[in-house]
Amino acid sequence: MKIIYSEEHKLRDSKTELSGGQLVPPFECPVRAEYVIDELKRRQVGGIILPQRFDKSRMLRVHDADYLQFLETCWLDWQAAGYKGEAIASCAPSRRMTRDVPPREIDGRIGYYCLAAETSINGGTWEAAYLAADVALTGADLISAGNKSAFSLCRPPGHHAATDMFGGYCFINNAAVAAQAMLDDGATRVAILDVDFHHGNGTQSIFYDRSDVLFCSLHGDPMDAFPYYLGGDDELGEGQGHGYNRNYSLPPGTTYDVWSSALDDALKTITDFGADALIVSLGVDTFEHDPISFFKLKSDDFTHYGAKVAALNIPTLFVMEGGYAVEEIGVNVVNVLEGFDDA
Ligand code: SP5
Ligand code: ZN
Repeated sequence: MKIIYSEEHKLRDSKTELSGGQLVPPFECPVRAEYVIDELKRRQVGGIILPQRFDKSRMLRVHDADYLQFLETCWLDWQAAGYKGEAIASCAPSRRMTRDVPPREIDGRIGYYCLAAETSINGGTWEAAYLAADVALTGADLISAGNKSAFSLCRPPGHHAATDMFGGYCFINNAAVAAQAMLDDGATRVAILDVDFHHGNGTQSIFYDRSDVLFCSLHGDPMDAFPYYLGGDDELGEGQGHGYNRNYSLPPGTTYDVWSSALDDALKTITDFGADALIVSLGVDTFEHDPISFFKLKSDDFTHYGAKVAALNIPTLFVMEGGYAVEEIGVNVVNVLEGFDDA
């Protein structure tokens, strides 16, 4: 399988994450991708290629123009305001407190476009987020051109990013941009299977009222886990999209036997949908030793579910999402891809 990767992901290297009331070094850090690429090379899983560059029009298919403009200029605006730290939201338009107007002042603007304040923006963030979308789009084009599989090693991740919101370490929704590109290139139906520990709230909301994209997500119950405010099993889609959104919320301590039963149900739903292509939002923060998550998957389990995905026999693009047990992230990701390849 072709692997799409640019070492320029390291342009996303913020110094601060708001966690437990402290500013700490971010869980989502450059070394993550380095562990993955090193393990891919070590086990010779596939040829590594650079992303192509795309203009903004492909991102504008799923994101608002004013939002992209905000991401592009946020760091300059923040510095111009004279702030010394990284750009971080300190207020947000929560319920009963929104008139849907982006303020002029940067504190107001960053809050307006933010869904979670843990994520800081600094120099290089926009450039890396744009490149991650290019990595996903290059993978989408490989699938559209008839390849059976590809792996877009995106960083920063994307599945929390909505039409006009960043957070959860995400800025551009790489999987959503890729799905839309596949549809624009002739696919009729695209399924997205989100196996990251966290609910893919951004991907869900982008496609919530559509029947051409099926979204299935397995995740920590939002009553107990980030992103908290979306991801319930009763969220089935709306309008034309009703029946095309499926959530599988799972409790703390979930092991592979329970997790894989939910996966089997999601895979059956995807088969019945009749997808032309599948995108796997591949987060490996389901791992038992992940520092911010509470599932109990073991490294061998990743191989096993890679094979289950392969059994669908649908052209598949894997898109990197989360996973914060950095020393094991490479093994766990490559286990999924090898499990898929060897099936
Ligand atoms: C892409 C992705 O995986 N994003 C995840 C963003 C999660 N950010 C907030 C994490 C809060 C975790 N609190 C965990 C406490 C553990 N004791
Ligand atoms: Zn995650």
